[in-house]
Amino acid sequence: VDLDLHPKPAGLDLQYGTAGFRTNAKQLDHIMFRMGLLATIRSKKTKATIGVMVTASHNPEEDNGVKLVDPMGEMVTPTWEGYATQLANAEQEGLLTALRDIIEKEAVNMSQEAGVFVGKDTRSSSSSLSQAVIDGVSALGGHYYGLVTTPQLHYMVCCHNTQGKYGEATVEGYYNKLCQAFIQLTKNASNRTDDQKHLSVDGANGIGALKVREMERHLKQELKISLFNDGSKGKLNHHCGADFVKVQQKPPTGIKLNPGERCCSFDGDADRIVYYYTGSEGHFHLLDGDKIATLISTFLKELLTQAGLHLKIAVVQTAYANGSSTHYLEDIMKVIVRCTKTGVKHLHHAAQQFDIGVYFEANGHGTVLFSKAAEEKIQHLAEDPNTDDSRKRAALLLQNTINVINQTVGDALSDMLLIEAILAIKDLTIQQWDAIYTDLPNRQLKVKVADRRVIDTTDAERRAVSPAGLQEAIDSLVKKYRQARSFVRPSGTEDVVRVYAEAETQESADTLAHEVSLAVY
Ligand code: 16G
Ligand code: ZN
Repeated sequence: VDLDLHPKPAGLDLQYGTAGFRTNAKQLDHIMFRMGLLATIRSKKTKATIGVMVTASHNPEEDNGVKLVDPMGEMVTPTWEGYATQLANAEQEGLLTALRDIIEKEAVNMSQEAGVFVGKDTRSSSSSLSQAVIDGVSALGGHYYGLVTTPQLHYMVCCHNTQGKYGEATVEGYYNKLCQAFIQLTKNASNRTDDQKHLSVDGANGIGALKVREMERHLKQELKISLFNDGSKGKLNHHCGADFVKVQQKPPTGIKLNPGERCCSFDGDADRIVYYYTGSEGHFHLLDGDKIATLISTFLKELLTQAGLHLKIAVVQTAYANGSSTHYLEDIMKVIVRCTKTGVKHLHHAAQQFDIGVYFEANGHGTVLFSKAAEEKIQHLAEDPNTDDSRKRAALLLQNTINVINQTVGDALSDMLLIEAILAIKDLTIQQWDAIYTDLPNRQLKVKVADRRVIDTTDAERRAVSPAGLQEAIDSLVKKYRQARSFVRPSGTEDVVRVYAEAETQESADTLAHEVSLAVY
């Protein structure tokens, strides 16, 4: 490869953050090329196929980003995140040395073959930027999938590297696996009405809209989708999508909301989903990642009991989890709850420590992980001729649940099918699901500061250790309100500090968030 193909503007410094590189698309040409190079080296090192996804998820259309996907479909390891930053920031004349450094440190055999899967979202900049990635993929065996959701790319990397054991490494294979499992699951729901089979979807004017249309054809009318914000008119993520709905706590523009009807929103690369409805009184009700985690873990726990299987199930959350959800999960449902730092890789890792790990961020990113041993026990029970009927039914439901889930990463399409299936099987309306527990009113704010890195946190971001005095100030503000909690953390994706507050009333939560943001200055 000609290393001067996509030169770096001198002096530009960018970091591989929580979800890879992410900034205005104009600054990313050299980053994409270099990530193509790095993915090739990572592939040679792991002797497996590596993924590169070009997207800026829920961020504005003008932005873009890129992240690397490791062999099992998981996020690239921290050491290689460090290499990514080094490589990205090497000035043009130092690029070759920077590459050689990594190759040497990792003792990579450069004659090893390489394979890289590249995918992109629908942003206008994604075509040229993904081309820059491909230019960097010097290896043969690269495969360009073009337009895919982020979770589809993760899925196909995993399928390819497990020789098809996880499924076929094509978009068609993905639809077939998930939709067949969904159809099997819904056979266990008796007499679903047309209302139960209908769902309104806000596609955020992004890739999820295209892909949910493709997927619907495989669903045999078992789910009928009214699609809004399909990308034909509106702008990506603009007043729509999962992040907008969650942070603003209001419905997206461009959707028709009839009282009581189930609706959901994807984000710009379809790895997040939130549900909502309006009550008869016109009130907006949001069912976020915490509500989704509760629904899924309740369902799984019931199936485990029916199957007579003793598997350890846990729910993994972050500091943003609503206090009511944590209380419900720990004290009423009696499941293990873990809290990690924000960012999928942290939750994913914690969830791997259990037989069944359900992880969700409040923002709607999440999935379920099953250990190999758990999958084998379930399979054994399902196939054992001595299993009685009710245990067998539970085991089969568990098997189909495993198949409808994308275990590589949070996936809006897969989560949507799972949630729809659970609601059908348990014969729950969205109102009944919502009533499992009542959220504490909450507020999120962001604060611009000179240098967000002066804020350092501990205890899974729930407490600030620096600057001195900040945590004490937060503690004394929190004391003024009932059922209150608040924390601050530097964002890993934007140059801001984030503030979260919850309390007994919306007014208290709003005031507390405001007071804490003043304490941050
Ligand atoms: C990224 C993360 C998401 C996290 C968010 C936090 C992945 C795939 N995505 O979108 O999990 O919630 O960043 O952003 O890891 P923040 O640090 O700006 O609050
Ligand atoms: Zn996303």
